[in-house]
This record gives sequence, structure tokens and C-alpha cells, in this order.
Amino acid sequence: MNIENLCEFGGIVHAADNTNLLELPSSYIENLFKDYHLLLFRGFDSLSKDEMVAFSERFGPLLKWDFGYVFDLQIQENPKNHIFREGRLELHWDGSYLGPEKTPKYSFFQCIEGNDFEGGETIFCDSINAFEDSDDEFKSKLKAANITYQTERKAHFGGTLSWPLVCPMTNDGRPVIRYMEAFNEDNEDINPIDVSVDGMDRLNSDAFLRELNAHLYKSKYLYQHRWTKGEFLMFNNNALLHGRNSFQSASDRRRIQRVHIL
Ligand SMILES: O=C(O)CCC(=O)C(=O)O
Ligand SMILES: [Fe+2]
Repeated sequence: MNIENLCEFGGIVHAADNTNLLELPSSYIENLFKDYHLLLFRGFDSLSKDEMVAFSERFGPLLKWDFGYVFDLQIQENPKNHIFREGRLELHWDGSYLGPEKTPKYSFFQCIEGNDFEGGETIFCDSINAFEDSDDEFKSKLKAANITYQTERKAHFGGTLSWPLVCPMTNDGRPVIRYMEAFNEDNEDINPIDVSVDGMDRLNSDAFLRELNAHLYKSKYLYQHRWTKGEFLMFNNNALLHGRNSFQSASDRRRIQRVHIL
């Protein structure tokens, strides 16, 4: 197998002779996750939904949502949640509203239709380095913050959640920033998320969250993935935050499927 670096925290796994992903030993992939937080698989056979489940199950139990194990994500006509619209998606971690026991360890994606033009890239933020890199004063502010999130459940997620901003990463204890991004202008009319820092008045809380947003969006922490049909991507949901750029075209046919592994 041939591995190439994709970004600071990601690698590309190239298939040898059209291998099926189900033929790759899960121990091989798990070992790669010691060095990378994100793996992009190129040149592999496409997988049916059942095969995506079979592949994912080898890494742990799967998270079952209202729609089952496989989330089908594409732009919808009259969506209930902004995830299905062309606006941008704020940085977040998956399964946030389900609490720590149901936070997926990995998210596994397959691209059914790509976006071979600008817009609609999935954004990944290296929240380990974003924490480690910050100066001492900002670090102590980050460590002291407990954040409350509130969003109405309109699709498969929502509710109220209170979470420390800095948490140990579950597999090696390194601190990460776990955060759902405040002030997404593209969700305000449909599915706004209220984000506040516990114990701070609104003015101070907003100022701190804006500073945090600016920090997380520094290009040195980001990788933006433009999808090509047939690619697979698997990432460590405890180590990275992710979001999505807005689409340039409302008729974009981009379609991705996702499975959550606990
Ligand atoms: O559309 C995307 O690129 C990301 C969607 C997302 O965050 C998810 O499916 O968990
Ligand atoms: Fe997500």
C-alpha cells in the first residue's frame, strides 16, 4: 500500500490494483491512525451502504441514528436543517448532542458525487495544535471555559449541551478544543445555535468566541477537502473539528454518505 501525506495531520492511502476497502486489514488502518487523524482512500471500489456498514463495524460498534447507520447527505429542496442547504456549516464534532458515551471515534465518508468546482469543501481543523500553539494567556482562557450550546432539534440532532472547551483526547490524553462554532450567519434563519461561555456576560462571551473562531480558522490548522467521486475519507472525530464551506451552486449534486463508529 502506498501512503502519501495529504496535509499536516492527514494521509492518502492509494489502492493497489483496485483493491476493495473490505480487503484492507482493520489493524493496518488503525495503525495509520497513530500517525494521522484523517485518511483519504483513493482508487478503491465503491461500497454499497451495507458494505460501508460491514467495513465500519470492524473498528467498533456503530452509532444508529433515526435514519439507520448510513447518513445520505445532499442538498435538499426544503430542508429542515442547514446541513442540507448550500450555506456553510460551522465547525463542530459529530454526535455532540448525544453526550460523551455516544461521541463517535471515527466518521467514515464515501463520496457518491463530487464537487469539482469551488465551494462545498469539507473543512478539517487540527484542534490539538490549535490548543498547543496558543499563547499562555489564551490557553488559560480556553482551559477555563465551559460552553453551553442550544439548538432546536429539527433534523437528527439538537438539544442543549454543556461541555468544557478543552478536553483530553480520549485515546492519548492530549488536550483538544471541542467546540461548535458560534455565529454561523448561514444557519440563523433555519437552525441557529446559541453558544455562550458559562459565567460570562453576553458581551464578553461573544468577544471570546469571536477570538476563538479567528484562531481556529488560521490556515495552518486547516485542511479543506474538495470531493471527487469514489473517494473515501475517515477521520478521528476526537482529534479534529470539521465543517463545510458554502456551495457556489444551489443545484450542486455533491452527495456523500457517512457512518459513525463509536
Ligand atoms: O457536508 C459536509 O462536508 C460535512 C457534513 C458533516 O459535518 C457530517 O456529515 O458530519
Ligand atoms: Fe459533521
